[in-house]
Amino acid sequence: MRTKYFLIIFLYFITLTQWASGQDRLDGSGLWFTHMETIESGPLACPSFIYMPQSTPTFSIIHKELKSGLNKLYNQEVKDESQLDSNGLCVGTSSQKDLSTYFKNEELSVLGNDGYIIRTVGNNVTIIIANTDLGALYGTYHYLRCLQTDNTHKANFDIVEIPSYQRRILNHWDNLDGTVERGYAGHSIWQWEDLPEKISPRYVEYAKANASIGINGTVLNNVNAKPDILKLEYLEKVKVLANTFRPYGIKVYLSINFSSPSALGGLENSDPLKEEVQNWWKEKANEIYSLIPDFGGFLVKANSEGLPGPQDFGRTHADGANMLADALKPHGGIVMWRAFVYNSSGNDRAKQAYDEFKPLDGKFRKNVILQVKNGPVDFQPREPFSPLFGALHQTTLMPELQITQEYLGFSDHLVYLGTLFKEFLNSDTYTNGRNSTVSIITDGSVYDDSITAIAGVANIGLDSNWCGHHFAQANWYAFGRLAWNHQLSARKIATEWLMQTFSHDPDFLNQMSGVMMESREAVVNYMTPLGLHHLMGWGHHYGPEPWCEISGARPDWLPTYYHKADSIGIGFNRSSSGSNAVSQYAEPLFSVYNDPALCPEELLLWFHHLPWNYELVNGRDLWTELCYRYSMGVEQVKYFQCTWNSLQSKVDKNRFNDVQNKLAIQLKEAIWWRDACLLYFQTFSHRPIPSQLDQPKYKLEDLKKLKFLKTHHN
Ligand code: BDP
Repeated sequence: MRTKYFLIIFLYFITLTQWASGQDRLDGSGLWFTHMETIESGPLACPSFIYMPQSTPTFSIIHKELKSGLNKLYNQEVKDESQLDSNGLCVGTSSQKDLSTYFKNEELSVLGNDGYIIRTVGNNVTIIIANTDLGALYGTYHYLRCLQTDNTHKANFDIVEIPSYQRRILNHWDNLDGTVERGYAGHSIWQWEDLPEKISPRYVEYAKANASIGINGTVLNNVNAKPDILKLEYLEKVKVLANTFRPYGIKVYLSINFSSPSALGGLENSDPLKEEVQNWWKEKANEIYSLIPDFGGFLVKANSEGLPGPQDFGRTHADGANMLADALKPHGGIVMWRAFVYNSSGNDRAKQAYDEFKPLDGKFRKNVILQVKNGPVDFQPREPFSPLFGALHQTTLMPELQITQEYLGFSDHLVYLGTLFKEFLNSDTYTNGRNSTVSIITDGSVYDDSITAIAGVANIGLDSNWCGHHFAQANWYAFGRLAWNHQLSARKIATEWLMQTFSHDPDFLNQMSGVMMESREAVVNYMTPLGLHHLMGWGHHYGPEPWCEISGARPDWLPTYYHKADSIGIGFNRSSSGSNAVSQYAEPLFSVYNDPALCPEELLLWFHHLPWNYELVNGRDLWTELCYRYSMGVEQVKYFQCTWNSLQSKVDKNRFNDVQNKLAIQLKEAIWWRDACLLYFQTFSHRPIPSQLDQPKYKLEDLKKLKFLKTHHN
């Protein structure tokens, strides 16, 4: 009998503990809401009440977030008040006279739709004000973030924030069958089979997470789109998602297949200059907007990697994009037309998008925006910026970044992308003289663009921690924060994220922000140093296969096309004596990239084929430097591992173990990359690996036999 009671109590206890840990969400499901604590030295006291005169679905969210946020941060139940009074927190829009009276008209009008002011006025009253309830929502999340991460505000707030880009969009490469192209965090979060009836709680958590960092759009489906997404059956599912996301300010967009009129509508073909095709799209747009009045628009991958497009009918990309733009225009929708196009013509792949789109500059409708990947090839660990950013002066452009780590170790490697995103956004295109960085070329400051936007290919899936690796959440977070404010530093974002996700411990923050800041350079070192690129395995893109040959495969899908290693040297000659891709960059970049003596070392083999004994600035020859860089990458991962291990007492057990296990994989694979690349390139250089460096652990013939065994990638 006694044993029975003991067992019941024991089971009850176990359940309670599990429940408690579930509440704490130390499995990573809590994202950057996991660690809620006010900054230690922060003199900011908890407001004694909240005054929120307006009520809309978005204001209900604001209210809920403030109540629960302040409660967690200060362990206090903050009451509501029906008027503005001392020591309170007030949130409202500029139409609320008792709040707006504290602000000048000019400062409110420049806020636009999404901007906000957080200011402490007389009597210790803090006001969060915006022109729209969504602006107030962004202000609220920022207010809570400041309480947790930023003690520069002392006792008073005075913050004005206006986002860098109007549209801050996630691109999901999710298929309708639940798989995710290049997704490494489990299946798609969209439960198409259960929709529209069943709404997963994850949809709301997703919307909240995005809104908290300012993301305001989502393309739900893969750019390699199936026509089915435009069937009424699916549009009804999309409508439910749009309704769920709306109060959080997240607009829904869809990727479309250019052949939809023939595939779905039974038309003879999908030629964009045919009236019946144009009408089909107009009717489809009308149908979509009757279900989703604030639908964002279409994302289009056309005539790229085998997908249909206007060129199938002898038309241009502009013809195709403009036809869709005309269908969406009456409803306020936009077309995001991807510039990721290349063919097997033999022309250097890095040049092709520019060659295709430069002649079309100025030919697109105002509601078309060209979506351009950060680099000219394809999301490699390091690429120069795409020359299109400096070349189109009459076409609106938006950057496409990849948050999912297709070429950077999937969700197994700790690689913080804040530094990669910043390097790209800060790249000077010199298109208008100095200081024409990609960020200001695309945010509307240089050109008077009516639409400004930025997209990130999502790394989100059904895994309990959302992104497969706890630290991969930081990349989603960094994308959102930079889309909101491209001037933020990568380190600030990393520290903010660490504080809200893990701990406020100064030693932890210092050490781990250091690891994060170095992590992208480490992956460049152990995968593709000195401007090398595209050395990974065929199809899956995981692991090194610089030797990869597939009979009948397109040469520009194989590593040998990119590294061009031979008995003389290594690298792709894109200088004026080679493919002349350098000519697509404005001066002085043209001259700098064209000359190996001036070209930044990190891009050397991107632009030049150089002899193995080519001497670098530090006096080493190219081969020796390659050996050093690859070895350095491995050493950096060892250092990440030691650092993480030394912080064990500062991290919860679950997440500590998870990250520790991933770092073990990362180290093994960094060695794999180093050995595979050096041993293979050595067959051309015929030079020794310097004796002071670790010698390869594996043999080339064994590495060549390795098969890709991972099963969790789809
Ligand atoms: C490449 C991916 C491929 C995508 C393509 C794209 O390997 O899966 O479909 O980009 O962006 O990086 O369209």
